[in-house]
Amino acid sequence: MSEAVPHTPSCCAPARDAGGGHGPAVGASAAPTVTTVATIAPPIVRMASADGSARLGPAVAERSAQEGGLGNAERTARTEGRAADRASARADATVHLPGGSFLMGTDDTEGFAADGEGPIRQVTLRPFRIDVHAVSNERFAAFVDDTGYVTEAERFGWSFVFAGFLPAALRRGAARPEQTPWWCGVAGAHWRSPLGPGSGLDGLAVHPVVHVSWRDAAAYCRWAGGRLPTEAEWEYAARGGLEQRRYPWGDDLTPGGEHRCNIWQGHFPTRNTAEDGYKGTAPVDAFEPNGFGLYNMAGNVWEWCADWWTTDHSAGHRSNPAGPLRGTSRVMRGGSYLCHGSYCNRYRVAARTANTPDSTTGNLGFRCVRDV
Ligand SMILES: [Cu+2]
Repeated sequence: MSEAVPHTPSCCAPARDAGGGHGPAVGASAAPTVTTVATIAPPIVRMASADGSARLGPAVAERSAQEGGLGNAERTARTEGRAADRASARADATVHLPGGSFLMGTDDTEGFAADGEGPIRQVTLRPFRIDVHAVSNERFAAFVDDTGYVTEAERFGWSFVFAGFLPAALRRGAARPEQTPWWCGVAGAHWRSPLGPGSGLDGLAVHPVVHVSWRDAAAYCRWAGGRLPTEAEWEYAARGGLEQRRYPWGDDLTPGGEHRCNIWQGHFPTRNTAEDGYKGTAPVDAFEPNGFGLYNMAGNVWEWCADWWTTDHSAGHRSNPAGPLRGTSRVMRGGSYLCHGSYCNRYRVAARTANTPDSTTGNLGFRCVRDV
């Protein structure tokens, strides 16, 4: 079985090893390798209070109008206020999918054959339940409060943050992967402090949890009585009942000129116009759900799948495929707020990438499934 890495580095998936294997050189005097990201506007995540505390509770579910940092901050705040209410009310919502057969993969000319997006093959799945949303900070906090779980980013002491979200001081000292220099290894960045020291989850309670490794995600799923979806389950769910469409809602990225997912608009990685309403993460129930009632199966954050990565798929019919027996990287699906047509284009429903199971970034989360 081949385990080639994706042919173009995903805009979204630096491996922990890419940070040099010893963590970031934060505070080091060496000049950063790339400085072109300096023009990016401030992030939508607001820094926490001076004591650095980041408590989750009902209070932080209300977003203030000054958040957003977008041209249309008022609209964004209003939308996200409603989203916070909805997502909180349905924090554990799942959908029962009846299983059956679907056509997995694509031969789309816009796709990346080298990523193993094809061939198109018939896959049959048994029924399962899947989370309607990606796991939010609020839900992950409940897990941590209950179990005392410490994430891998906390253990390693650092994680990858998109350079454009960082204050100049942090950006300057940060180590950057050679292939994806818009990522900075930031000491002290983890799920509760997503932009590193001084940042918190204020206003992000119903945004997807990020900086979680595959192992963190699997641990959460076990606690919640579920497991990570297989890649086949994820793709079946993402397609929402449509056959061989490019996106979870159809073939047109912006039907009627309307944005249907949270990806990058503008020029990657220097200018994000946030035309879709978001520069970073969006609430887990932003945008319209797909035909199965599932939110953000394209864009927002990448989602871990259970499978080890391979690009080698047979065209034959498979039942409940679960990927190779072993490997070095785990599958990620869905694309993120950093994906852009000009560079990565991996927000298509058949697009895929992978990362080592201990890797964590600010645009990588997950959702759970349950056997029925
Ligand atoms: Cu991407």
